[in-house]
Amino acid sequence: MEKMFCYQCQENAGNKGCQKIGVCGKKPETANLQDVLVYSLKGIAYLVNQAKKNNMDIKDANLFTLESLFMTITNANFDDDRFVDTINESVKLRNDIKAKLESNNIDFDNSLDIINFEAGTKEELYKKSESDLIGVLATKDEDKRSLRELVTYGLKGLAAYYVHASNLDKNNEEIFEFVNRALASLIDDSLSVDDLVSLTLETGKFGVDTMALLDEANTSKYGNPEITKVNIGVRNNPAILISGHDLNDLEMLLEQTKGTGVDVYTHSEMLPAHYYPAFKKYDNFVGNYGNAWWKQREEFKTFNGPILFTTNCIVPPTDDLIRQRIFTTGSAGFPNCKHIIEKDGKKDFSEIIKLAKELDSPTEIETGEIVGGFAHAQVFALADKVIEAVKSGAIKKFFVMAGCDGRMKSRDYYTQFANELPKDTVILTAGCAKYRYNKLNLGDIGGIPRVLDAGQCNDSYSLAVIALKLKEVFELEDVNELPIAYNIAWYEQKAVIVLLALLYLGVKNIHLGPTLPAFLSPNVANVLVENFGIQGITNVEEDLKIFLG
Ligand code: SF4
Ligand code: SF3
Repeated sequence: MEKMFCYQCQENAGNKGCQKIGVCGKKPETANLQDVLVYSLKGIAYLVNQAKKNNMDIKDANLFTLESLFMTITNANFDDDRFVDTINESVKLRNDIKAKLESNNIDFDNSLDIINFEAGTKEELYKKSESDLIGVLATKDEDKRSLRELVTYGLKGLAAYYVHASNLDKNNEEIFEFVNRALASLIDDSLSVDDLVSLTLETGKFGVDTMALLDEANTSKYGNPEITKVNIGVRNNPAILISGHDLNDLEMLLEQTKGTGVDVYTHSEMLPAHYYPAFKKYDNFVGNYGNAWWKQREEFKTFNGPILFTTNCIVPPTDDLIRQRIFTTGSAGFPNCKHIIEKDGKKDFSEIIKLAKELDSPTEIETGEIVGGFAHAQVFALADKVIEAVKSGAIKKFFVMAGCDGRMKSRDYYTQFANELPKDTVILTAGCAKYRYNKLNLGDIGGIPRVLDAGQCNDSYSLAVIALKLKEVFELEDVNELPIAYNIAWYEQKAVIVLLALLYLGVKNIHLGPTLPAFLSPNVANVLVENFGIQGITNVEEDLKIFLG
């Protein structure tokens, strides 16, 4: 298979789209199967929505839809067999739903391919993916395509956060209903560009709701994140490295490793797990190993032990020995890496623990500590100090530098930007973008660290809650009157939902880098510039002048 088209992430080829193979390593076959899956999910949503319009609730596919969308996020799953199974499951679910609609005399257009195509083998589905009806380029109008993809990527990000919340038994029917309505809208040719702009903002609203749901799920189960020093060195025990974003998986791993003599370290986006009170009771939960996702090839080499991916970002392993140490679970997957499935709400990690015991302990690559845990409750606990520092002028401005990290050289910008910010400024961060500056020792302002890490990318919600609280405390009309500037780094689709959420909350003048999304057509980009003041980045010197006025 030679053709593909994907431009969903920041590193897409030439900021035009990956057309031969993904810069991320995704093969055309995998990209095309992902397109078939998303196509099938839209078909299901169309049916569910038709039922809804006739006052009939069909819930059969709700969680399946979100879990499937999650699988198509950048760097989550590279396993064609899993996509084939999931597409075939979607066809079965779809046919069941169709039968229900028919038996209730509910009207739908049964001539549509999107609800009629058949399940198949890998080869048959590869063939199916060549249809002009499937994939990004199926929408010919450039602006509608841009908005449809913007909403799709927002929904993928939302799906990821939803699934984490759902894994902790928090669910919300309104979010399901919106996802079905939004997916069905994406195949409705009667919708205008203006309708799609409204849908984009509504996606942001449900992004806020989903992040709030996940925040509630995490904090009600594991407590509120608190200021924590995280060790970045190692101990001399066999160990497992856990990556991704799923705290439920982490809890199961800690439960199963306690007392076994096997240590657990976090990698990349799992670092903020150390900030939760509930995980502090595990004395084998040692620290964080390494940096952001894209450094994993070299860091996995020296880690020596097994690695468990609970979500993205996987970098395709080139070394067979390292591949044998990689396990996946949940939405994550990679061909020939063992995938651990859930049975009755439990996952059995004994094979990973056994392997850890046979392998060397991690080789030290760093020593020391990093500080984090500044989610909303912790910042509110420090509110008096923060407000006083703002009033006295000790803190002149906050810079939200949340988002993702990535391998592009141009991201050195963020290290330089953090380094050159005046000493009376504070960085608010979340997501793996922090690795560009969280080890720089930028000091503190009267005891308040100059880098306040709220947590994972989904904890960007915390930063919004903090901003809204400050607006209230300072009795301001508009959140944009606060001394907060936004210089956000994006990479994959969770950053898209975070962005849409911020726009929905009325945040203006966000700078987005290192490049603006390739999926924004010139007209759609203009709408974002004119209505929200979205801007790109240039160089540190020029941007600092703009930000500091
Ligand atoms: Fe390219 Fe990004 Fe799509 Fe991978 S996810 S194929 S790098 S656009
Ligand atoms: Fe990072 Fe993938 Fe986005 Fe969760 S791990 S922020 S890039």
